[in-house]
Amino acid sequence: MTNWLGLPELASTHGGQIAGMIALVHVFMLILFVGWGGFFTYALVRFRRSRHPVANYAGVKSHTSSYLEVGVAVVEAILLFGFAIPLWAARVDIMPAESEALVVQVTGEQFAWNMHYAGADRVFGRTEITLLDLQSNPLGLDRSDPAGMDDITTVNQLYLPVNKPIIVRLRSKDVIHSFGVPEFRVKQDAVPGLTIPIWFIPNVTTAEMRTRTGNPEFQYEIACAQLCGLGHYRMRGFVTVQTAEEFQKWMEDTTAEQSAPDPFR
Ligand SMILES: [Cu+2]
Repeated sequence: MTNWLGLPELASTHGGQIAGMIALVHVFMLILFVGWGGFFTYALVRFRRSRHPVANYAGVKSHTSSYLEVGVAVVEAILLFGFAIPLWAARVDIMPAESEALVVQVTGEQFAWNMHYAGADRVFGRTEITLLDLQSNPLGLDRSDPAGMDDITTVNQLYLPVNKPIIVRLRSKDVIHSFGVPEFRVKQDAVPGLTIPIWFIPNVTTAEMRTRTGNPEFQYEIACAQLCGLGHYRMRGFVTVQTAEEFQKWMEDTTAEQSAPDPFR
């Protein structure tokens, strides 16, 4: 129904509502454009100089234009209070229970996305600023903390299971970044000093999307949607949506890989 907008493919359960909202606003803007454009053209012709060589100092007596203005304001109020605010409330205020969701901490930095999974114990390990190392430990994760031993961190690679609520806790190390995945119809600023949760349910795996788009190299891309510095253009991450089994396997393999004792330490 909203294909005429030319939006990217849809890959989340709530995305249709966002697309519907965008469509509604476009239709309303089209009506306004035609209406005001028509009125403008009418005024140009009706009050042309050859018909009115001398200005009419009394002006317009009818109240039609005031009624039109009020009508437009009423429709705008309906759009805002009837559609936009309820949709915002449903998307932002009501979070799924953490026990039924996968929680990932995503920390933006100039110019990369750091993903942090709590691992099998579902508890995030302690992070410590003194352990922070841009190459080997960009989040300063303390591997000696029992809760941190099974944690997983990746850079620019976000793996997610399909059809499961995902809670992303967005943070930033330096400046304002923005986590945007167009196919999920998700976009949120990451603000230094704040942890901002967002949630969505991806419902199309990367493999399915490759068949659907006919592009064997298709990748969901996290685009940083705030101009965050000179390297902003290369601040892109990738999301791989997998089946529950594939994701479980990735989780186990990566945990084994990352929690193995580091021979160089
Ligand atoms: Cu950025």
